[in-house]
Amino acid sequence: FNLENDIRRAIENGEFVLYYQPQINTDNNEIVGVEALIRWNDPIKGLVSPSHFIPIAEESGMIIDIENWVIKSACEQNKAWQNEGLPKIPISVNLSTRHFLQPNIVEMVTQVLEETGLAPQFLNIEITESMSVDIDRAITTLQKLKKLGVQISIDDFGTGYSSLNYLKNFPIHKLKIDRSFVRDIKKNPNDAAIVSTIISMAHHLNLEVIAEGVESAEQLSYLNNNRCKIVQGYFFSPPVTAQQLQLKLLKNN
Ligand code: G
Ligand code: G
Ligand code: MN
Ligand code: NA
Repeated sequence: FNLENDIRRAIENGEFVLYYQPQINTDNNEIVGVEALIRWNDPIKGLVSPSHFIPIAEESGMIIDIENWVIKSACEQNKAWQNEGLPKIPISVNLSTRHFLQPNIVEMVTQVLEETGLAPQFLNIEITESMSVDIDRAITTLQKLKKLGVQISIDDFGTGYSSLNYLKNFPIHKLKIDRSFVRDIKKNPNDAAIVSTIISMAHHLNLEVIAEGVESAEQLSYLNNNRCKIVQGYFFSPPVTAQQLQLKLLKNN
């Protein structure tokens, strides 16, 4: 078992695939964004969830090759959809902390945008709060990315630490409320309070807010009543193939 070789082979053989989960504006049920999520289509094991290989890839550093493939493929796909005349929406990719802290990350993103011809505002980079390691460096990188014109989201918001410090200092566009808070929104008053507070704080800070993991009409109505209108979750759609997402976008038109 050699993960490094396996991953290299997987990239070369096209064993990685992207699935896409729509983000919905619940005012009109339109798709306003899409998150690209990697899967490993192993010839023997079948579709392998990222939770099985991303943590190992992060440790070994292979995550950088994987995510460079993800970013390039996601931008290519989004550009292809735009060329088909489908609605222009941003595509989100997850960037690991390790990758985010690479000295050449801004150049890498710049190059992918050039190669694929995707306008920067249609790429959204999701980072997590575990990024605290070197806050000044993180801010500098985020400022460069912002200048480049790409969007930035904080993913899994509320599960890391010093969240408020990030909000104060990071040039970001969106907050994604972690699905662990959304799950019990109707049962647990603390979760409900946390979610409504995050939404309200995001609005005061002029940030867009997205709720993750929305699975039921009850969760949705709580979110809507608390003025969160952009959601992602199984209630609308699981992550689907590019082809399936394209059909959904067609209906958006
Ligand atoms: O899609 P699924 O729920 O199986 O994803 C499991 C986890 O894998 C999620 O936390 C998701 O953010 C993560 N993930 C999916 N694609 C990527 C990726 O390209 N990079 C990183 N770092 N994480 C990813
Ligand atoms: O960590 P991140 O937010 O990037 O994770 C996205 C992951 O959440 C994806 O792996 C996706 O499969 C999963 N996911 C998306 N919608 C739902 C949902 O409604 N419920 C649950 N349990 N997981 C979801
Ligand atoms: Mn994410
Ligand atoms: Na998340």
